[in-house]
Amino acid sequence: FTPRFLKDYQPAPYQIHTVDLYIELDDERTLVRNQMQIKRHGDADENEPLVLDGQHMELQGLWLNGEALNASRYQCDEQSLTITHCPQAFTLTIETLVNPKANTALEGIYKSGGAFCTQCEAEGFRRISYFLDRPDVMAIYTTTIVADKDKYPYLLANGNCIERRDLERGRHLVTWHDPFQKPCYLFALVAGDFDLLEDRFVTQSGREVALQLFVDKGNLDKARFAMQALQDSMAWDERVFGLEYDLDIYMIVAVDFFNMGAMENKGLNIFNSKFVLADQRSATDDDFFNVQAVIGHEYFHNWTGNRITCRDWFQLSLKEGLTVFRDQQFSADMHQPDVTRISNVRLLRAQQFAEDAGPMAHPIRPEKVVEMNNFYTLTVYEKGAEVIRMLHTLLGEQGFQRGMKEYIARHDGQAVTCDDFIAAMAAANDTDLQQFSLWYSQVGTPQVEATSNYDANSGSLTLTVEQRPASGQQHPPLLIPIGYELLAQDSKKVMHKGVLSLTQTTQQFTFEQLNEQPVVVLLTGFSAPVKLHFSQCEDELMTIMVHADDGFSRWEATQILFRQCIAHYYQDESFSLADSLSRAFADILDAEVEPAFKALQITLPGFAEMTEFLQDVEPQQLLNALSRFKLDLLGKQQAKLQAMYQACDQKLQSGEGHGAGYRALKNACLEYLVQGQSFDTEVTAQYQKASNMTEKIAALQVAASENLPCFEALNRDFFAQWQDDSLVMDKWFSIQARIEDDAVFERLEGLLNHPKFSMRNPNRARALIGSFAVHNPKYFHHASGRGYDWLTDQIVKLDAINPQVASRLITPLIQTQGFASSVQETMRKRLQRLQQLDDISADIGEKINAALV
Ligand code: B3K
Ligand code: ZN
Repeated sequence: FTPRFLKDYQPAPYQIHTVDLYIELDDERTLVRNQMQIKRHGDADENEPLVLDGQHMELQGLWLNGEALNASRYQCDEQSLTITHCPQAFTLTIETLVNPKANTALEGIYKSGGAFCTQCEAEGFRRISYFLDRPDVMAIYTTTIVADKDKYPYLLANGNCIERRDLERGRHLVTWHDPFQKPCYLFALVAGDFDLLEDRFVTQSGREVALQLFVDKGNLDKARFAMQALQDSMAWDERVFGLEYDLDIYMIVAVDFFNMGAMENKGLNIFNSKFVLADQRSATDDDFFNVQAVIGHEYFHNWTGNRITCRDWFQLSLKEGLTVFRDQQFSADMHQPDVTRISNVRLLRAQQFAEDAGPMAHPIRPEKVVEMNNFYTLTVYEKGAEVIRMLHTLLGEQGFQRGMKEYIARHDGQAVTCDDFIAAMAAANDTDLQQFSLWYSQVGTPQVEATSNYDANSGSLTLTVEQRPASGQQHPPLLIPIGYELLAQDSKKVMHKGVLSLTQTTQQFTFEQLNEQPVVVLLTGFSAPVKLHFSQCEDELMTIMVHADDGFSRWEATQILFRQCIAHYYQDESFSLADSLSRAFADILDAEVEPAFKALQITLPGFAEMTEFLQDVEPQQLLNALSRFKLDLLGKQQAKLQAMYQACDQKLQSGEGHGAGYRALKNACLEYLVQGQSFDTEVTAQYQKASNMTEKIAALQVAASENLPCFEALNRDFFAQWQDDSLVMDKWFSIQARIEDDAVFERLEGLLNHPKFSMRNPNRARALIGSFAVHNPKYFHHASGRGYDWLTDQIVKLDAINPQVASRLITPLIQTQGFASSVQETMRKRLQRLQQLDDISADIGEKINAALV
């Protein structure tokens, strides 16, 4: 497994200017004829050979300027095709055969159900044709597709359709031309029979864009929400960023077999159907939220990713961090900003912090990569978005938008670096971002420690703030924006607020002329991706919880109280709930706040989040602490929780307000109420009455995790009703994997052999295997190691089919840090077993080697 390094970047010696593809589709023998106009780079040596990337293809023919190339002029191996003595400018034609049906890795051309589709990012185009498969090689593409007309009435590729005609033997031909130059990772092709939802969008300059959404037959009604989300995204990008769509047509195809969420191919997005299809009956409110966010994300890539792309894959965060930031802002505008922000932070803290502390920790701009697909990470995406957000905080919305304009003016049509982005931001704002750019190379979650000192005589408050790198890391001090508020003790009014720029290792900030000692709120809006240590007493936290302006900080104050309390439960088996905390919990329940916000406030930090805050965690002891805490809260506040549950139910029945908020709060209460075990009838009623998936699945979920007597019947009913709906079946499999009882391993075996299970379908594999490892910590971390064994067995099977998906699912096994050393040892034994296998993929190999150093 040979790594590549950022420091070794060299421009390509040749550029490919145009690509003419002629593709005759066939299940096992798809013919690809690729005609390219190629020029040698001005600086390159004329003896420099042309080395094209290529894998899993059969070379059929090779012509240079129309003449068949003599065998002495080229050389072909498993990874590449090398051509020597190339002229300065020439036309190269390559004919290859590929086998889409045998392609279970779902990279390159493959079949999803009856349709052909492609996935080229990061390095999948090399499975379609020999090519300079790197993002700084940008070309103009013309794509002709030939296939059987009955089976594949729709033949799609990037750009505009320029020709369409019938051929002999029931076949037809369609040609597409994309006028924008692009790297090959944005190439896409789809052939199939679909239902088509059509609409349009008129851009701010008055151009009409045809919008087409292709879904499996019978799913048209489930595509309407996605279409609306697309139109909202287009309008939002014009309104907020001034960015308009550039082609006359925008197509989205939903497929069931897909390695990730979706792909932003120019003019032809391909989506995991999970992020397109949604209706109230079959999708949850979270599903709806995610559909809108992913539709937005891929659309926003048209500018941040496609028009301006990455010079090399180490720069991935250039497009991903920025585009995630854009989709987060879009979601915040479409929903409640506080609630959206808190969800972003929860994801970051539960998962990205763990990655940053684990064996695969890397900067948002990685410096060393074995398998690029391993770097589509929470760090590059989510922490990358936090870095962009810090810039936004430092420059303000106007300054940030000035920087965006400059970035686009300088680099439209180019493949550039993160430094280019920072340079444009700095130039447009006439500021120096040298120190800020350290965020692109540091590893791990920085720690910030703050203390406050109030001098009553002078009425001055001094904050001493110190930063240090994550443990085991070293780097110069970062520029860390720290949002703050000062709250008056009595009136509870905000006296001051703003952002402190921490630039040194230790720094003091002084506020003068205060006439009372304020309550200090730090890191408002979660202004930086750091771990803050600032010890505050219960009273202060309770003041913040109610009175801070910033919603994130109000939520965070309750979370700090909860985390401290859970830590006590964890350390002391006889610990029980203090009255003050029980009262605080009652205050939260009584507060007049939006239901969606309240739902988040009463949701306890989970297992993953808590392992970040404790040391040498014994998993079973932590799970025990979490459940005792929940049970005690219920014991003290059962009446209030029950009343709240019923109040939400009534609101929902009367159709008052936004249903999603009340459903979230109702389900958050349910999580507590089922702990008492006497909630069987209510759970059954919730399940049976629900006309939406959010309430139905929550009822089934708690019945499963609490082993309620009603579970078996509800589970059977659910299966009978939804067995033909693939996305809902994923939910069903996920719930089966979370059942917490000693029969779990036998059950898992049964599920692997279930007629509805297939390792080849990534959503299904994730639903069963991923859910077990992430959402069933009790049995995944079973002291016997059986949970780790089971995951290991599945990884081995999956790696042979689809390395990319296998590599994602191994995450819980390599993140051993934070656990007690005996637990870590048990986990590492399984990794050693994997390391000893022959034939492990580079994807898995890279992670295991990192974990076992
Ligand atoms: N750019 C794609 C991700 C491709 C992942 C390749 N392993 C989706 C996205 O971020 O929008
Ligand atoms: Zn993206």
